[in-house]
Amino acid sequence: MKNKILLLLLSLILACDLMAQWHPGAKININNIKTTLYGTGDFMRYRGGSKWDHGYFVPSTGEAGTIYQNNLWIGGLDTNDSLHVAAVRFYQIGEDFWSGPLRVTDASTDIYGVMDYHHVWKVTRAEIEALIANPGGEIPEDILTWPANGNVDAGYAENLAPFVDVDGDGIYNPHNGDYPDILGDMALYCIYNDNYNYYNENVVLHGSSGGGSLGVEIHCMLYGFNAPDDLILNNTLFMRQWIYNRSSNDYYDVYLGYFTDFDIGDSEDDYLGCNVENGYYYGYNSSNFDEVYGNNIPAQIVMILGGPTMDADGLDNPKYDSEGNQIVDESINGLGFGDGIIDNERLGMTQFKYQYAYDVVYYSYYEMYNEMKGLWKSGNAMQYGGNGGSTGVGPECKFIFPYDSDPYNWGTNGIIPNGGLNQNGNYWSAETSNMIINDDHKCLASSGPFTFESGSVEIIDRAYVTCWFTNGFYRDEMDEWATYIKNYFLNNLNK
Ligand SMILES: [Ca+2]
Ligand SMILES: [Ca+2]
Ligand SMILES: [Ca+2]
Ligand SMILES: [Ca+2]
Repeated sequence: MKNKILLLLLSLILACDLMAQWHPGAKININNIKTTLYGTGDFMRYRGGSKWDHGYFVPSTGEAGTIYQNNLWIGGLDTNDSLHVAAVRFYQIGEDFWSGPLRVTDASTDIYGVMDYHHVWKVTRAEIEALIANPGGEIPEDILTWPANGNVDAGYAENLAPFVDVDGDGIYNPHNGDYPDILGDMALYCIYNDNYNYYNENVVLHGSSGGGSLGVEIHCMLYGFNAPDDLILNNTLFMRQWIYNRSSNDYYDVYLGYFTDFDIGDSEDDYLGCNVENGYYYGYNSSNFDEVYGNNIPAQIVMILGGPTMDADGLDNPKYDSEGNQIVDESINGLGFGDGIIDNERLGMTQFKYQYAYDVVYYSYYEMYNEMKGLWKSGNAMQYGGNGGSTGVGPECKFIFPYDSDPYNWGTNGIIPNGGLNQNGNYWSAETSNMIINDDHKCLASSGPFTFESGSVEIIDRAYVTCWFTNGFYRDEMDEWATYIKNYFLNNLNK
């Protein structure tokens, strides 16, 4: 009994310490970008230390950056119609995610599970090549401790982080030549979950969203290439996330949200927009001068290269109709449509909205879920034009500020927008709306809906492209960068 109380006390102290201290992090700095990935799969300024230590810095050598906060949301209904949401905007009010995997038996974990994975692993291609060239040489710490195999006896999955099994025995042993199976020339890796409560009944689950946990275990790899001769690749980072449903629930009407607070240098003069056809959203400066960047100001793109798998219907869903016309649906920016392979279709970006700057702190979980569905937090539909709400002209829409990127009017369900918009060069953007410039708006893109079955995994691929312009800001030039990265992904990195 005494031991049990001691253990409980120790756990509470550790848990409080965990809540109080900043998450573990590691820096990626392989090309023109330098940023810190935290153990809960996000990058953000101010998560401990000075803001100058942890921003998304482009160029990597300076103190000017483009992203303040970026992370992944998830929400869906169980078969009793209860809503489960794991989502963080900022960290003023609590946490929804903790380090470590979940047991495959009941999606639980404990303080030891959390502490054992309270780390972000950092591995380079050069380290791996050096080991291959010199077997028996000194093994770098993060390759030695690479979290490839979970503790099966304690109920966790056998296979966690990907590795190359050189000796073919199914077990990760770097002394036998096995090594991490990373993407890119440098990769950061972490494992986190949304269901840490085992020893701590008094710790409120999901202190950020207030939503019920899903029991998801997320593996995150942030990677980049050392490509000094390739301007675009050298200004890009990629992220792959594996989202495991370790719970016994099948979830439906599930959405993934990609929350981003862009700060293009000075945060008080930025705009937002999205590109429907190519599946990305972006932040850019509202003028040709920025207090931090001066006159040479990049735009920051976030691409949804491959989202969740669409629910199986036994078909290779087509992209074009029998006359060769683009079908107005998810095939516009999804993957695997009309490629001859049945049910490999993946959603791309299916919604994009901005969040009013003054909605800074509290979002309830159902407001977050509304936003992931492409609604305002109130549950009202977005309206095409104006501010997307009260000054919009309609009809209802799923993408705010698409400019000329939605020629098929997918965002308005095929209906031509009112007020002459999206016709004859009359495009909807932050510039043409009455969006207030000098408020620091946030934004949310999302992918859904889809069904997330118990025991299944979804793999999500994104790219962060920092686009430099010859002069000023041009969407055509930005789209060339995005298209280049999309093709690079499809040709080299697609799973
Ligand atoms: Ca092995
Ligand atoms: Ca700015
Ligand atoms: Ca297909
Ligand atoms: Ca299908």
